[in-house]
Amino acid sequence: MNVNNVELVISAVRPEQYPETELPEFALAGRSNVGKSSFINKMIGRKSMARISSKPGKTQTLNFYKIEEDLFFVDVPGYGYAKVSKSEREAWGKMIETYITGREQLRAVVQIVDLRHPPSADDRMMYDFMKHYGIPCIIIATKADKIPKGKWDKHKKVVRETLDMEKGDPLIVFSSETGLGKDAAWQEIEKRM
Ligand SMILES: Nc1nc2c(ncn2[C@@H]2O[C@H](COP(=O)(O)OP(=O)(O)OP(=O)(O)O)[C@@H](O)[C@H]2O)c(=O)[nH]1
Ligand SMILES: [Mg+2]
Repeated sequence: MNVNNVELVISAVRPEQYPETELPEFALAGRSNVGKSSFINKMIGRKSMARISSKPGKTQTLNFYKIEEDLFFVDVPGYGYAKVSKSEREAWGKMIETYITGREQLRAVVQIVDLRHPPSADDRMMYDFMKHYGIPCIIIATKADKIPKGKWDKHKKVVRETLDMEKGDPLIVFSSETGLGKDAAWQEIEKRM
């Protein structure tokens, strides 16, 4: 997909604030600092549309990015960040659950994991949560630029096995640094639009 126009339509925390539209939506999910915002930026060809940070916990709201007049990417705060309080974590859980289980035009969750490491317990919980609600998943294993190419297949297998992924779910090796996997990721998204 060739992207020229991107607009941050709203940063929402409650359903009343979600944009009133019927365009298909794709929400990002993943541990804090794994590279969700960087993924969006690479996909749309902008360096800093979605704000990124080397400090975890950068994204705090549901950020609805409209891509052309075709779809939305919804950037979501990451999970598993140790430095948030219990009440903040609960608020996060509610916000995500409300969105994921109630948003009719959500076509798939793009779950980002780190190709370098086995998925965490939180990653598994997120994946199981989506399976429980029957939400289609596209798994992106990012930061591939940080390990040698010869190891990608082995690490991919670990991701697939640790998440106990369903056979039909795609797993794409990705890098926001090099753009590896960008075309494959767009293909999976466009298929579901
Ligand atoms: N080398 C490399 N670094 C990456 C890649 N993707 C993200 N990063 C870096 O990882 C850090 C976190 O990236 P973000 O995109 O802000 O992560 P996030 O998942 O949106 O984080 P939160 O908003 O805190 O949940 C930044 O320093 C990025 O530059 C990648 O593919 N390769
Ligand atoms: Mg972010």
